[in-house]
Parts: sequence; C-alpha cells; structure tokens
Amino acid sequence: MHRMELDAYFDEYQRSSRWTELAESLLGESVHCHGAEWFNKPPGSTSPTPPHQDNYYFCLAPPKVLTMWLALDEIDEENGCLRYQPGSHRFGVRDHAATQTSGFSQAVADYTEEEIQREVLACVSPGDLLIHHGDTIHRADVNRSATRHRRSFAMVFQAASCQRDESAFERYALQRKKQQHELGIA
Ligand SMILES: O=C(O)CCC(=O)C(=O)O
Repeated sequence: MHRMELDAYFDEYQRSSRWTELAESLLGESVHCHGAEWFNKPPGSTSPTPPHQDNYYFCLAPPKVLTMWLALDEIDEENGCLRYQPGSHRFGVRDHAATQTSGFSQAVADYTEEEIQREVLACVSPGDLLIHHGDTIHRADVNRSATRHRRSFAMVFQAASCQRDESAFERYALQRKKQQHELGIA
C-alpha cells in the first residue's frame, strides 16, 4: 500500500524526529520524507519482489536517498526476507526491464545467478529496522509459510540537495503507463 502519507496521521508521522534525525545523520544534510508504505506478503503469497533499485523509480541525483524498512513480524527465509546485493549501491542504477509484478513494475534486467549466490539475507524480528541506499539492489522471495504473515512499514527519505532527473523520470513514467495499459489497469 503506497502513499500512506495522504492520510493525516501518516502525513504528520513522516516528520517524526526519531526517523528524520536518523536519516539526516546518514545522509549528512536535512531530509524530506517522500512516502510511507505498508508491505505484506500474506501466508502462501505467490508474488516475489523482483531485484530492483529504488532510485530507478525515484530518478534522484545525487542519489542521496534511503529507505527505512521496519519489520512488524519475524521475517526469515521461509516468509520472504529481504535479500541485498552487497556493494551494489556503488555502481549506479542498472538497466531495468518490465515485470508482471504489481507495485514493482521494473526489475534489474541482467541480474545473474552469481549475484543471487552473493546475496545477504536480512532475517529480522519485529521492531528491527533495515535501511538501504536507493541504489542498493534488493529483492525478496514469495512467502512460503502457510501461517505466517510478512508485514513491514517503510518510509523513504531524500536529502534536500536531491533533484529529480526529469527526463529519466519521464522515460520511466511512459514505460509504466504502457505496462498498465497492456495489463488493462489504466
Ligand atoms: O517488502 C518488500 O518486499 C519490498 C520492499 C522494497 O523493495 C523497499 O522498501 O524498497
């Protein structure tokens, strides 16, 4: 569920100092929260999160943007923990291609088996906070558990100095529109 900040509670919550001060200390300047989201993969969910870089969607330069992802359940390999590609934030945004996954329309086009082998699994408990750079490649498998939910709450913070690359964003928006049209949802 995206755009939770449209709700008055989350609009105010996104400016809470506990979150913004942490983001400022990591990004080294003042920040602005650019959205609050809720993720769930219910038991038996068949939808994986494809490998992607958040900044492919945001198109921010410089890429001083991070996502804070707060675990609300015990999350491990079985119910679809996040998997990170270590060091991937150092090499810029890779080419992405269309997926069939609702909410994650684009995935890294040439993600390799070797990269899958190098992934770091983030197994977490309720209240643990994961923070990833906007250029870090990450993904998650389906929830294979028959009983356990896999819930999280996330907020994205961008540094005040970031500007959106409007031509890159336009390209992404056009691609997204074409996909939605093909899927019959726009
Ligand atoms: O929870 C997920 O599966 C995806 C989360 C994600 O990609 C993100 O917050 O950047």
